[in-house]
Amino acid sequence: MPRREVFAVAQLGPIHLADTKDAVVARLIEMLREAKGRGAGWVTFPELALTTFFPRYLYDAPEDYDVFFEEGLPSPAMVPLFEEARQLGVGFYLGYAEKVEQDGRTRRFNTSVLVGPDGKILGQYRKIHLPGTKEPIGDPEFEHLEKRYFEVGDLGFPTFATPSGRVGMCICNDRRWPETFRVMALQGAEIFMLGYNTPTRNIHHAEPAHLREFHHSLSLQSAAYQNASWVMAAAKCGAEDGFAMIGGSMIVAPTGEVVTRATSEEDEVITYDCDLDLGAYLRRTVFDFARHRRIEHYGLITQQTGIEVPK
Ligand code: ING
Repeated sequence: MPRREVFAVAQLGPIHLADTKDAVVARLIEMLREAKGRGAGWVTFPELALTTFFPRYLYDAPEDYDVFFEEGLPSPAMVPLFEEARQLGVGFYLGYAEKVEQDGRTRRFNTSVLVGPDGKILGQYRKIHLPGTKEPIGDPEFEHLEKRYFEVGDLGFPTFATPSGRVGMCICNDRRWPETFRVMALQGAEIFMLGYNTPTRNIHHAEPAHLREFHHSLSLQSAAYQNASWVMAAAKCGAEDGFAMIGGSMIVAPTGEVVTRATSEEDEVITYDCDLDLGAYLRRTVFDFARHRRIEHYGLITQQTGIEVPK
């Protein structure tokens, strides 16, 4: 009996600086209800889903940027969403800016939380691959200051047992690094959930805009196929106070095929009835890790960070 389940990805359109968290949570709840109405058991929301993508702005003092962060899980702003999901019996992934007192000091992470269909918090992931810079590059059009506002995640790449299968989480730039998915696939993850905020232009090298979408799709389709897993990816997109970000939310099958994709840059729910055993034949053959991987030859991947040309 194949394991079939409907998964949803809830893409968010722009969140402007003037938008309140309550107004955004109301949008998330509306999409949660739509997903439930379409039979979904899980919903993936975007990265930093409660606020505008504030790392595009330069702030100096924590009192200026802490307004974007959440304290407590669920935080006060999140409570209505957690309540609604529990009542509907829908699990979800939610990205948010986390502020926490840990190890005797205040720490800030770009975080996602996984909540089961019963409303229980299964766990968190804290973004490891932080793009951009810590100091401004001096061009407001192109600032990307995640290294300024967030610490590197300290939870590794955990995976979580759920009634639907083992789930792994990551966030945005993580999807560009194959190590992200392989480390989770080696733990048995077969469903990856991730959110992203990908500026159409503001990154530190000029390239044709179509490449932004291409690299996004390429990263996700490769990850899905090379790890024989389903990938659920949710954008926050459109022009936030004039700063454009790509859409392209999608669900990718273990074969690497995009089975459904958002067509707008607004709030949009996409769903697909996933055969969770579709990747099984790949794990028994092409990507039977135990049979085919040769870790005795992979040492450089964890022993070396940058490029070192042999003498
Ligand atoms: N955003 C972008 C991302 O990785 C980026 C940053 C864009 C990096 C384009 C490289 C190229 O999709 C976040 N939030 O990581």
